Order: sequence, then structure tokens, then C-alpha cells
Amino acid sequence: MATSTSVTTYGNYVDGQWKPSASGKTFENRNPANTDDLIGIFQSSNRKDVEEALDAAKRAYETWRLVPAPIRAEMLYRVAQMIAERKEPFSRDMTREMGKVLNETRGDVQEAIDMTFYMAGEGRRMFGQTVPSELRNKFAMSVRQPLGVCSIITPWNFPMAIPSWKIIPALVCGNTVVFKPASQTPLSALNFVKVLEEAGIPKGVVNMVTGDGDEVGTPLSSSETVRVVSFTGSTKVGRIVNQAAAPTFKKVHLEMGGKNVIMIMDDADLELAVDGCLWGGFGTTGQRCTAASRVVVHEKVHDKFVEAFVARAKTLVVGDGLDDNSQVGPSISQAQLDTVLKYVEIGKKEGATVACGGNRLNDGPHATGFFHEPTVFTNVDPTMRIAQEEIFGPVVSVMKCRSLEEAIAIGNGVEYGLSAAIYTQDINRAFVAMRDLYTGIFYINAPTIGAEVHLPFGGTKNTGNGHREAGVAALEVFSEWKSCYIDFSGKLQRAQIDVEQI
Ligand code: UN1
Repeated sequence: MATSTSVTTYGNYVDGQWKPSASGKTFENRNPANTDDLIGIFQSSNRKDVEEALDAAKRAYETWRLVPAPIRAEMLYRVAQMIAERKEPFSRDMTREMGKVLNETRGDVQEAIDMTFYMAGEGRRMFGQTVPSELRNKFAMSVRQPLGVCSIITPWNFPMAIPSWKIIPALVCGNTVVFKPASQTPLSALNFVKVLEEAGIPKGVVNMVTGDGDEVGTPLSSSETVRVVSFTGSTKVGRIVNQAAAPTFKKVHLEMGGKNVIMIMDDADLELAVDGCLWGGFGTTGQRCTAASRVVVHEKVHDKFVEAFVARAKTLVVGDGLDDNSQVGPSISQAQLDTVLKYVEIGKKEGATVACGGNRLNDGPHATGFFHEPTVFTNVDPTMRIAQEEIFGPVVSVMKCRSLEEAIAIGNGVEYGLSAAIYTQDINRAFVAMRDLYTGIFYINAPTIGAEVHLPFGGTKNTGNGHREAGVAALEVFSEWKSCYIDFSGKLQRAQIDVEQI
């Protein structure tokens, strides 16, 4: 156990310098599996720090935007390699501060490596269009141009992957960045930024300012200097970010809540579906935007599925993610655990049945962490709050349906639209569901989690605001089109007017 005397104090990273906040204040980063374990002290930054970082990013933009994209990308290839070399210590740091089990933090770091390699490749692509002009001796094309300073505001559930989804495409496109990581997972953010520094990204191009939403997030969303805000977090905070950004017409990319559904048809491979629901519902302790918090099962196989699912959920080992036996880690914080406890009570009051779980774990190895049993509710009506609202914890609501159409209606009957899945052996049903679920991501015979970096990631309705990250879609967030016309005729040629008649 670390004691306060051996604990490191970490700085902000501004204009190539690691430095304390102007506020003189700091906050603690503690292990959610063991709150006696103090991981580090981080800066509680204020608006002055943000301003300084934004100024540095603005200055650095003037030179970074002119570095050829393939050269920017060379640095990013180096970044990817360095993260790969440090994957194990980075994963351990991440489990210690975030709680998810080691195999999952390894996946998180891997996702950052994948994204960085993928986006570095864009340095030699970043395709635009060349099209024929309607006039003779005239050339027409479009190119991507960077926008300037980007604010990057990230959550704690994917402490390295999500920052990479935003920062790396921002950089390859030629933008500069001020990064506010979640206060629960600043060490993984710092590990990532240190690699960017060591890989030779010039000073001011990437800046990191830790601290809370009011003092850091608000100016990052409203400042005139900022041209893009990319935010992942709750729908409630996303709305605040959007409003703060609106008066200055900056581009806002929002990735918010989810209430994702797995639909299980009567012809499904039930064993496979149980595996999928366990991983989708309880992986990352249910703390994914893509978590499968709703399962809709055809009435013909409902009881059989529930029996198998509940039996398996009861066997899941909840514990410290650094312990190889653990399958489900803690909630990130007391507040998050309180939300889980609150929704379990709401579910009971609404008349749903607790088929397993339902309790906090706080004895023995669980005494100093935010642990909760994997919990399955059955007899859930689709209108109940536990079937409508995002819980972000190890709680799955199981509902019954009589047909594919009803399953689709239940699936679509929430305010969110991130991810959905169907288990069926019938290709016709699979394609109907794929077409009719209004979500940004869809899976057939796989759970709602598991997006890969080279396809767009994001959702519909209250999950997002029309943008996508990952894949080439990310370039749309971090670049703007410029259409260029080059007239080499030596005379005035008027489009739409001086066009040759045939
Ligand atoms: C999130 O849920 O916040 O598809 C991100 C997945 C991961 C990313 C999840 N690759 O579940």
C-alpha cells in the first residue's frame, strides 16, 4: 500500500513544461478497489491554467499545421510503438486507478495502439477529391485543412483508448490540443501524454490540464480560441458543453449515453447468447457506453435463457482487477456505486424481480472498494426506469417479447442509440434487425461491445450529435474541407455561364 510520503505529485503539461497549477490546489487519485491506495496527487487547475494552455496551443498551431502530414504521422508511428513497448505497465497503472480487470486494461491500451497506427496511416492518405471542371484549362479539387485548437474532454472508463481516438486524429490533421482527462484516471492520461512528448511532438502541440468541469471543462468548451470540442461523457454534461460552445460556432463532437439492447430470438444459439450477455452486461462492470444493459428475449426461450444467464452471473468473481482471478472490478467511485444502489432500489420499487445480485459487497477483500454484485432483473417492463435510463453499473434488465417486431420496438424505445445486437440463426431476421434498429453500431451474434478502431464509432438520438469518431469518420471532426479551383486558361471563365454549349 502506498503511503502519502511516497506518493508522487504530477503536474499539468503546458507548452512543453510539466508544472503546477496556478491555483496551488491539488486532488488525490485513489484506487477504487482499495481506497487506502493513494496513486498520486494531481493538479486542481483553474481558468488561468486553461488560458495558458490554449495560448500555447494557438501559438504551436502556426507551425504544426505546416509540418507535412506524413511527417506528423512518422511521430505518431513512434508513439504507437512506444505505447506497445509499455503496454504492461500502462495496463497495470490503469487497472489500479480505474478498476477494470487487467485483461480489459490491456485491451484499452491496445485500442490506443491500434488507433495510433491506424491514424498515422492517414498521414499518407487523407484523401480529398479531384473532379473535372466544367470549364477548359481549369482544375478542381478538395483538400482537408485543420481547424486550429481542439479541446479534448474524456471520460474515465477508457482512460487511454478514448483520448487516443480524439487526440491522434486531431494531430495527424494538423491541429493542436488542450486535453482535460477525467479526474478519476489522470495517470493513464499522463502516461499517454508523456509518450507524445518523448516521441518528439513539439511543445505546445499537446497540452494537458487536469481538474474539474467548472474550472477546466467550461473554459475549454466556451473559449474563443477553441475551434473544436470533442467530448465523451454523460448526456447531461454533453448538453452543457454544447450550449457553452454554441455562441462561438465551434465544431462540437459529442459522444454520450447508451441503453444498449441485446435481442435473443427463439432460434438463437442460447449458450452463445449467454456468453454475449455476460460480457456485454458485466464486462467493465457495466461501465461502458456500449454496455448491454437490456436483454430482450423471445418468450419461447425466455425461461431457459434466464436460468442459464443467472446461473452464470452468480459465478462471476468480483474483485480487485489486478488479481488474475477477478472477472468484474469495482465501480469507479462512491458516487457511481451510489447510482447503482439507487437503481437497484428503483427497480425493486417498480416491481421487477431481482433474479440475482442486488447487493453491495463490502466484506473481506471487498471492504475497501466500491464493489457490487452482478445483478439481473427479470419481469422488467420496457417502460420502467431501469429499462430506460443509463445506470453505468453491473445491472442488466431482462424483458420478454413475442416477436422480432416487438423486440425491435423495445430496442428502439429509449432515448439513446449507440449499439444494439441480435442473436439469431435466421439471416432474414438478422438483416431486418440490422436495418430497423436505429443505432450507430449493430452486431449479429455478438454482444453490443467490441467496436474496432477502423470503423466509425458513435450513436444516434441522445447518444450523439451526428458526428462519429474512429475510422475515417474521425477526420470529419478534426478537419474541414477546402475546395480549390485553379484556372490556367489565362482568361476570365465564369462558372455556369461560360460553359461550352453542345
Ligand atoms: C465506451 O463504451 O465508452 O466497443 C467505449 C467497445 C470499446 C469501446 C467502448 N471498443 O466496447
